[in-house]
Amino acid sequence: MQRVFSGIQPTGIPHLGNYLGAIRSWVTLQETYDSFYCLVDLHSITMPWEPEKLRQQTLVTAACLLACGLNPDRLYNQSAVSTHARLGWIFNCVSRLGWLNRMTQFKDKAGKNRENHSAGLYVYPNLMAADILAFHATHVPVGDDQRQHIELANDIAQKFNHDMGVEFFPQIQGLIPPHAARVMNLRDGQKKMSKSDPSEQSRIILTDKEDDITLKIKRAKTDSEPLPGEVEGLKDRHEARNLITIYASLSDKTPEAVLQEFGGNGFGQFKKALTDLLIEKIVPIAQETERLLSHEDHIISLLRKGAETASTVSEPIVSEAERLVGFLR
Ligand code: AQP
Repeated sequence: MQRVFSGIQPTGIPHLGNYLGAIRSWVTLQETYDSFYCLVDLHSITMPWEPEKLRQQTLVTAACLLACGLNPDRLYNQSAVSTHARLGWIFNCVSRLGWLNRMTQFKDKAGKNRENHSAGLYVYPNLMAADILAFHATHVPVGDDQRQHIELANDIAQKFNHDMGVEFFPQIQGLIPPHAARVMNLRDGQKKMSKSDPSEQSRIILTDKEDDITLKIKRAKTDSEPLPGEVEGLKDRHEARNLITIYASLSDKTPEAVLQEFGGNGFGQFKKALTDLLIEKIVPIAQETERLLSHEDHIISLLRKGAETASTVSEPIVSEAERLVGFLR
């Protein structure tokens, strides 16, 4: 059976972008792939963090993922499994500075102030490659923003194999959803929806209640034109395109079909339908998350068990990588 690996940073409460770009397909893929899903807490300290907040966010993220239907036996937090950091260090020494310099996510996150960011943020993609390859995973369901990191992981795997004269690490394939692979910010359709955006109105989160969803969609930025009848009419209308994409993805329709239904009208009727659809899909997840969070100890014990399984599977792979590198055992 082929193996899937993917992760999410516990940097906040998972949002609609995380859900449509990644989590929803994780749930489906665990039926057909041997799957591991990880709360990548090592990654989440690459940006400034507060320890108590990190602990809370790790619990909430775990609860959201379980509420979405992830298998509790295969969910764990990254820092509890040492193979990630061990292989990550080896990959820091395999990956090239020139490769990392091309990573757009580092440029986006560091902005103009790159000298002041952590070295961890810079080598983030090396650790991400280690996360996946420590399991010999071949398929990685992620949003579109991770495409470049998957390519880098393949470059690292290839260079390791070449330098050690082996065929040890497999090539990996990103599984990127055809629609909503990049859900955009509700207040600015040119920015990706993100946990760390300062405006809570910019995202629908998986713990939102009916009233939150209603208000956020009411306030979501639009323009003054009616919705077009065809997808080409959405060109340069970033906010309108984003809302149509969200509706299409949540209702498993194509954007064309959605525009056939709503095209020619203003945003009022469409926003009402989008709000109803979001309430139908998100509120049950929020309710289950709240229920799970009233048993924190249970979540912690599930994560510990998941970490044991993840260690059992990744330890022989990473030990062999260490032996190939020449570490004395
Ligand atoms: N806006 C998005 N649209 C579609 N997919 C998205 N993903 C993230 N944002 C969107 C996908 O969700 C998975 C988990 O992402 P992550 O938490 O590891 O990191 P991120 O991509 O940096 O997400 P955020 O929300 O923007 O977090 P912060 O603000 O902390 O940086 C990934 O598969 C990602 O592609």
